[in-house]
Amino acid sequence: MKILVVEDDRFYRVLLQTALERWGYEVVTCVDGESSLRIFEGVDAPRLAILSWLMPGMDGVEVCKRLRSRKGGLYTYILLLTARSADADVAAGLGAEADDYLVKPFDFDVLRERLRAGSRILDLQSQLRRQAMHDSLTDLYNRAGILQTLESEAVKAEQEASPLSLAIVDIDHFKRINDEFHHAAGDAVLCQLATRMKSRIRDSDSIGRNGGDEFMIVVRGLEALEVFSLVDGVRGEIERSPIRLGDKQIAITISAGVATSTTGKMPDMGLLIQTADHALYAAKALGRNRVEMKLMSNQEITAKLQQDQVSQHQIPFIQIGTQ
Ligand code: GH3
Ligand code: MG
Repeated sequence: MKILVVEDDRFYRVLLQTALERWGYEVVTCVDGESSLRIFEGVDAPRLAILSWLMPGMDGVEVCKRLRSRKGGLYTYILLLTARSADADVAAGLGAEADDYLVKPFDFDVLRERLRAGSRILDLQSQLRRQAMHDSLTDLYNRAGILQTLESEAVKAEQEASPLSLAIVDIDHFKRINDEFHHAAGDAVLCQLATRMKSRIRDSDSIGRNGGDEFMIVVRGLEALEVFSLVDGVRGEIERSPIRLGDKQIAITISAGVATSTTGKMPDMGLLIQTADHALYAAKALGRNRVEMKLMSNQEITAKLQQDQVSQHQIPFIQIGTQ
């Protein structure tokens, strides 16, 4: 596990780094509060930190307060290290939402065990976070997980000025499969379909189960027609190879609606989802086992919605479909 040591005193910094590396931690160090905040904001930031309280400039308690006031992101476990041992100081340190507190000079065995307790809490938090974001049946993202991924992919798409697509996929006549083969077989179909769809998309794409027999696929950085081929490739593969359950073969087909925001600007998430949903509705209405796509220029759509108050259905789009 990666750990950040924020300590202006060279003696303690070297002492801590040596001990932590001996205990198997990957150690990052810095000497003041300001630079620690930059490290916490960075990619793959440490989630465990030892912060010295007294430092020139921004002190450890202030770093702690600023970290806790951040919205979102992963939790950072903070152990404050200080020469202050009065009860009022302990209360102030913990009041700034540090997780733990150790007074210098400290015993190394105590520090090691305190950090192990911190690591256990972080592991538990990761497990809970994973459970909250994943569907227990298919092990794909659940609705909350895929929507959060959609938001973060939209931010990246804007930074890269690249297109962002959302496909909503729904099994055709799935109720019949439940009726004919029973609910447990229906569950197995959902699981196998999830695995097969995941294996057909790129590693950088994301897939989640939206609920029931509906899935969402998020694709960043591909042009609209490439996304269309990707999703239609998934559809074709599912159509060609029936799901195998023991000695039974269950033929299924899927329909998909794809919305692509081609502008490279942060798309309106609600609009992207609604557009993909309309495309799915069109795919079902046009006979199922097909993909329908709607290209949207977000700026145009937003401007039109604001100025003319037109309904979603009146927005012009290019429509592509398969059969
Ligand atoms: P359509 O082609 O219009 O999509 O027809 P459909 O029968 O698939 O209709 P719809 O998508 O509305 O129905 C989804 C069905 O999926 C309803 C419900 O019985 C079933 N379902 C939802 N969740 C589960 C699940 O977790 N397991 C199983 N086995 N079935 C589920
Ligand atoms: Mg369905």
